[in-house]
Amino acid sequence: MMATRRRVLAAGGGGLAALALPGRPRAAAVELVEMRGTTRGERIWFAPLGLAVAPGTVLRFVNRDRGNSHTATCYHPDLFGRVRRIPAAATPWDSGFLLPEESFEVRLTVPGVYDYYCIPHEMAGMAGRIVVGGPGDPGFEGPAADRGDIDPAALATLPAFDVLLARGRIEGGEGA
Ligand SMILES: [Cu+2]
Repeated sequence: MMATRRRVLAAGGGGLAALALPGRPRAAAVELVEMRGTTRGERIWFAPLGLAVAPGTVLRFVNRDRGNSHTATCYHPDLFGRVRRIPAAATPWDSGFLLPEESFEVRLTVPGVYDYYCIPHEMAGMAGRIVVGGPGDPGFEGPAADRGDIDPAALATLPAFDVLLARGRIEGGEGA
């Protein structure tokens, strides 16, 4: 049996206090994002590609791809000098390399759009987008405008902000 690596980070302030705000939908305990791939590795992707969650939600990334190690890594200057694509007040996260069936958890409390990618597979379009809260939340920061410091394949993979917000979840995947 494969050892499971689990780390929990508190990204940004707020924590559980955010759950107690009146009128806010109660955050799900955990939302799952899987790293997947075809058997021969021709395609790899995050499933879902896009997810809208309430502030305070814990994301759990799990590598379900038997053939590859993957990371979930924010676009942020503190992580390999990338242009920031998460809210300014949020703490960037990097899962490190997850072997098959390993997982990584991060709690997202700061409202806004978070774009992330897989370090070895960004050029293959392995990227995803999370929206925390919505434009009505104080300090909500929309999608990054920068198009220069992200691989074109990854940029093309990211779900459109308005579509993601409307649907709450974009699966994408092998046929996308
Ligand atoms: Cu990957």
